[in-house]
Amino acid sequence: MERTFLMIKPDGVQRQLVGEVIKRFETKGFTLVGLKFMKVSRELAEQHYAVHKERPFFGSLVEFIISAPVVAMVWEGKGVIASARKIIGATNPLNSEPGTIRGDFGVDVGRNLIHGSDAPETAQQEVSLWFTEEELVSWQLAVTPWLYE
Ligand code: D4T
Repeated sequence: MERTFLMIKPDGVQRQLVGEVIKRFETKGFTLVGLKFMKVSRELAEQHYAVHKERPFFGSLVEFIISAPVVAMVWEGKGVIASARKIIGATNPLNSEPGTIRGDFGVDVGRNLIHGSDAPETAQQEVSLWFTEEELVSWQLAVTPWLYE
């Protein structure tokens, strides 16, 4: 089973969208295997966004991520990495389709509510950057036979 890393950013928490976001992944049929409500250290934010280090928005992005609490999560399921990206929507909320999280709730690219890993390699890296093995719970939804044939 695939796993992906999702983070409800400070704006998603402040906008009180935590329940709404979790509900979308639950009702899709994915399984929550890790969950933390936390203030992010500067070091972790810089490591997480290291790929954007040279971009002009890097500094403000890091400041934003450490400015208020986030919800870090790991979700599991068939095709969850690509599917979560679709559920989240395009990076700029003005280009995100209605029905996606960013399309329904966001306006500005610097306030796009939620992060989701973009590929299997980054998902693996991000899951182990944010969570220890002991913090992840392996379990099976009781409805699994009704979700998967
Ligand atoms: P994340 O990584 O947060 O899920 O976003 P995306 O994968 O959809 O988009 P990204 O990596 O290109 O951007 C990372 C992060 O930077 C913010 N950002 C981005 C910004 O503040 N200004 C910008 O011009 C861009 C392109 C938003 C997401």
